[in-house]
Amino acid sequence: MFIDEVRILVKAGDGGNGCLAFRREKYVPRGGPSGGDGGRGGDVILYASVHHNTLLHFRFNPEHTAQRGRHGEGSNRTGHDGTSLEVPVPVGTVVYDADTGELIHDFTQPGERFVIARGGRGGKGNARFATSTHQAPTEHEPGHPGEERRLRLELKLLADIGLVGFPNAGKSTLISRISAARPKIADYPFTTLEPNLGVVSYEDRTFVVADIPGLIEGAHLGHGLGVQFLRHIERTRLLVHLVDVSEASGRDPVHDFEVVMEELAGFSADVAGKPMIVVATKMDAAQDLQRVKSLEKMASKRKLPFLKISSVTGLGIEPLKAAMAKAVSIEPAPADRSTAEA
Ligand SMILES: Nc1nc2c(ncn2[C@@H]2O[C@H](COP(=O)(O)OP(=O)(O)OP(=O)(O)O)[C@@H](O)[C@H]2O)c(=O)[nH]1
Ligand SMILES: [Mg+2]
Repeated sequence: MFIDEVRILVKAGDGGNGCLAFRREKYVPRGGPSGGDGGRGGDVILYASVHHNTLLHFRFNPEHTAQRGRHGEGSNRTGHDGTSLEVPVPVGTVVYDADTGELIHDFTQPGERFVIARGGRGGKGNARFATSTHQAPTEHEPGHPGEERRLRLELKLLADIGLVGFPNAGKSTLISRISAARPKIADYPFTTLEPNLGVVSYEDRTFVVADIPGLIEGAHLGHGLGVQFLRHIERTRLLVHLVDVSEASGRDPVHDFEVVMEELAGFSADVAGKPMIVVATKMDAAQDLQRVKSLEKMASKRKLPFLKISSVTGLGIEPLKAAMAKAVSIEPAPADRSTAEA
């Protein structure tokens, strides 16, 4: 559900054949061997492109072949090298060998390049075989074949924003309110067993939000559903931390917040250190506003933006969408291909 997957075939160019030729010219008797080498075949190169978000472009185009090297020619002319083929993949693509299952490469940085299939060497022309005792060689090599590989590409769909919080905090309710996703919602913990993705539009922007199962104390030790699904939000740019401030939870909001932060840190410092918005949920059912206040104070102490919402009445939903859109609208520095190549 979370994974886009394709199988493709890549074939680097074959090397050109070496040439068999002798110099034949007026007044130059026995001119000697002059067959040039074949050119090198082109490589197939995969590069991480910021302009692709899916593997869709491979669905109808599963074979990618680089140009072959030209054959060598007489008068010691070497064949031209084949042009390499550059194939874009989205950032976040993991490349496996489809036959052995071996992981070949994980594209994490925009502009990253990886030679996936090497072009074949050109064959030697007969001029290369000449020695002092072997002056009229007729040996010449065929070009070497280019590498051919069957690949499986896997893309973890990239959510821009991750929703985190205790079970029952209202994560699934929020994503159903702001996107077309319709996850299961219920008043018991661990309703969500698998991550849900929702696409949210705000003004002219769209971004992907991931709703993941709730965290409880000890999740990084395997309590509850554990933390393994946090890998789905490892590459997000923002976490929205939902804290239930209604009395129904029977817990203290500040304590809930701190527990979840510890679980995030237990999974990875990187995830715990992501930009975060703190959101007080179920405002419609919050009786004791002191609970809201204390959460707000804690957020300001940590210098985190704080918002109040109710997914039932719609209170604060638009400001939250605006804050999300703003946080993800900073594009990653576009990879400058020319410097990436240098
Ligand atoms: N009154 C009120 N109830 C809400 C609000 N948002 C969610 N709820 C209720 O809270 C309960 C839990 O909501 P979910 O959206 O399933 O919570 P969750 O965070 O996805 O929970 P898990 O999937 O178990 O981690 C449900 O009964 C919702 O109807 C809200 O804004 N106000
Ligand atoms: Mg849920």
